Amino acid sequence: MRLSRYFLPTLKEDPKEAQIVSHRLMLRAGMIQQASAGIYSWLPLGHRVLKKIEQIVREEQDKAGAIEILMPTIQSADLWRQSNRYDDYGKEMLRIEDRHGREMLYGPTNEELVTDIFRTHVKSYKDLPLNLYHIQWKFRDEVRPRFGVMRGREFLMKDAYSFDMDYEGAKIAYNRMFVAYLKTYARMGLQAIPLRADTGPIGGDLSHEFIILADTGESEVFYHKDILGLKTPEDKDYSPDELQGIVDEWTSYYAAADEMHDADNCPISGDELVSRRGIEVGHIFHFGQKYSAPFEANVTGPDGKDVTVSMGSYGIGVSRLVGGIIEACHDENGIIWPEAVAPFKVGLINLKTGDEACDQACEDFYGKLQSAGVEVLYDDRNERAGGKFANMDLIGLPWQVTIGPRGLKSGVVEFKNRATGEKTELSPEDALQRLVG
Ligand code: 5CA
Repeated sequence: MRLSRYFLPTLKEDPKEAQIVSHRLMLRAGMIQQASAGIYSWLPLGHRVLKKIEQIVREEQDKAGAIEILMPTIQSADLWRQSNRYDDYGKEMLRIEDRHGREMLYGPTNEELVTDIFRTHVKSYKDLPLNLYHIQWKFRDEVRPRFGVMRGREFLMKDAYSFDMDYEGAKIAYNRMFVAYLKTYARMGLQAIPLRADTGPIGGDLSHEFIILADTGESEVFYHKDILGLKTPEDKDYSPDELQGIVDEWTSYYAAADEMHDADNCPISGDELVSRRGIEVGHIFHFGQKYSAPFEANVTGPDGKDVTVSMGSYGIGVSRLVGGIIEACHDENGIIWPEAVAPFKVGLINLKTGDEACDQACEDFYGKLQSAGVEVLYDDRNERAGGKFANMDLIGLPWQVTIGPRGLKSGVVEFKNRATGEKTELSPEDALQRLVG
């Protein structure tokens, strides 16, 4: 992509409304624009990151055996009356009336709708286990939407729903998602800590939140320092026993959010206990028959008797993760994208647009990266070098290649690692090799 043809409305000044660094940087880097409180348009750079995160989430869900569907954002109130959540959800639910006076709502989550799909089609134990997920916008009329996409009113969530014959089956589904989540966050360059959590309005007796550490996190978390040293699960199909082993290993270390942490009865103390702030980027629940019972989501078991299925639900805050990653990965100059979610892998800077040798070398480099399938943003604008450097640092692409007249005379380009700031002079061929390999 040529910057001269792109739509990247960056801001020089810090926007006043932004209280935390991710919100400030997302606005400054031209990633989002507020449409109304807690509701955002995703501009090209932000949209690319959102899609990358979504794709990683999707791939890991698919690998874990979940099957993608797409349910609507608008749902009927009647379904929610069947689970008794229509009234329970209170003011957080955005209620809408259609032209025929029918009560509708903008879905804050999808337990009811997915259970309705399930009960319509699945009648036999032979069709289990089943895990259906979608990646869809949700709406929660938060009292205080804030921190940009971190606590929005409209936000993108991945939500998966598992159906099993009994608790043992549901526990395997739960563990499989637990392990998939650890892998998902690791692929984004994040280490997530699972915390035993309160289940809130979703309900159920077993639940974990996944949080990433960042100074601006909304909750205080307490954990055993060694939990950060645990290994990410491998990319393979684990047996139920192996899954349980991984979950047991992670949950054997103390980790709790402030509302669950009891300083007087905490099993660890001293320098083993670390306290930091965290951002909740996922939440998984096992809630048994809370929805399947009122919806009569039953299947016939091997003995011919009806069984009410045991369910769990598993959420990941896809749009929140965009902000969360920035909170975890930035410096005073801007964003530092982990490569897996970066909007482009390389930023190419032409130091002297209009200079024949520079233009030609840049075009050549740009063309080669493109044919090798490397995502590159080429700053071909006729702007001051200082402004171009600051802009590239702000938008945080992992690698910067600068081509200028002086370097070209000695046959080199400047190759910079955004994360470490390390700069090397390389021949264009060597620079290409590093980026393509
Ligand atoms: N039905 C369950 C699991 S699918 C559920 O809704 N869980 S949740 O309420 O915990 O939401 C799942 C994830 O969505 C959270 O962990 C969080 O990362 C994200 N999320 C929740 N509310 C917001 C919000 N207002 N803005 C941005 N992300 C949010």
